[in-house]
Amino acid sequence: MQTFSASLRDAGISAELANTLNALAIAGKDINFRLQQGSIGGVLGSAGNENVQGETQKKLDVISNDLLKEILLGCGSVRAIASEEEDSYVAGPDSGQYLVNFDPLDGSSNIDINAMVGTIFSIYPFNGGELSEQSFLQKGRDQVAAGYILYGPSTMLVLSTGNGVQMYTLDPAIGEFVLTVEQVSIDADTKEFAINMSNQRFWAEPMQQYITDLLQGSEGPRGKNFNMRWVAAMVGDVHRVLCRGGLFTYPWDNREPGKAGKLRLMYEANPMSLLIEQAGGESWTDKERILDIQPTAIHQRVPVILGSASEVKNCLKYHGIDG
Ligand code: AFP
Repeated sequence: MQTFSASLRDAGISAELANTLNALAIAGKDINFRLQQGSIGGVLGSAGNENVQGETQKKLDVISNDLLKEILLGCGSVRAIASEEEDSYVAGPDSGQYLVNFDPLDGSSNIDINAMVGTIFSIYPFNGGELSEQSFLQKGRDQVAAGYILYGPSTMLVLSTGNGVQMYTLDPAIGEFVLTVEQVSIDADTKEFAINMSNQRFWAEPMQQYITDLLQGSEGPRGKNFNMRWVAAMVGDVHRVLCRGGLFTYPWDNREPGKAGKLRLMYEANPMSLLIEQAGGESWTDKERILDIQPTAIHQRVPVILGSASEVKNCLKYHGIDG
């Protein structure tokens, strides 16, 4: 089976981008090792601080963030990074050609119950000039690569460099990711959806109506029964959608009306949208295609509706969008 670095070479990925992707794979293997140690490594539990988003950091959020930062900024190809766990971007060497955004450990509330978590990453070109937050504010469609490392029963690296989506599995015998799925394709239709139902009373009317119709199953307007899943780690939910289709949404809700949504555009929505679109799916807010959004801040939040193309379109119709 082909190793990750060999498959990047065969795909004609530039040396600088391959170097950045290999750095992410190395960091992922290190994070994986620490997660597998669990309680033995003394890395579970809270770090006792809050991040810039006001969320309590887990020890492993901090460890994963520091590992990624150190490895990426030391690899020579990265001009700067922005992380969900950092207040602002962090600069690397002037020679670096890429900007890397990441969520070091998505779904970190799952750590303490030994459930799925992941590292999400998104790579943009550094377009020159003076480095500032503005350098990061590029549309999702300008990503040169995006993906995630999923720490589940097996550890997987899922990647798009704009030429479909490939899945790699960590082979513990050789300590390398090997290519296990050459081209991911999401079915247009589905009978599965993912949403945190406990927020139902806070959603806007169109989402209320859409989910109500799904729940009526074969007796309702959709004429078929739907099943529901919720991993509480977007990385796990998106992985399921890439593997067997489905609709995933974290909609706007009125718990904090000033916030546009819960999920972060730069660290979660954009990279996942590139993967979903590259696998034939759709990814939208309740108004626009996510990859077309002009970001205004690195920690910006957005509502997300993504997955099987026909089902996303069904949901968007309730929001007055006929795609
Ligand atoms: P954490 O990484 O802070 O645990 O948040 C994960 C996440 O941003 C996303 O991965 C999940 O889909 C979503 O939050 C789960 O949110 P709820 O806890 O509100 O269901």
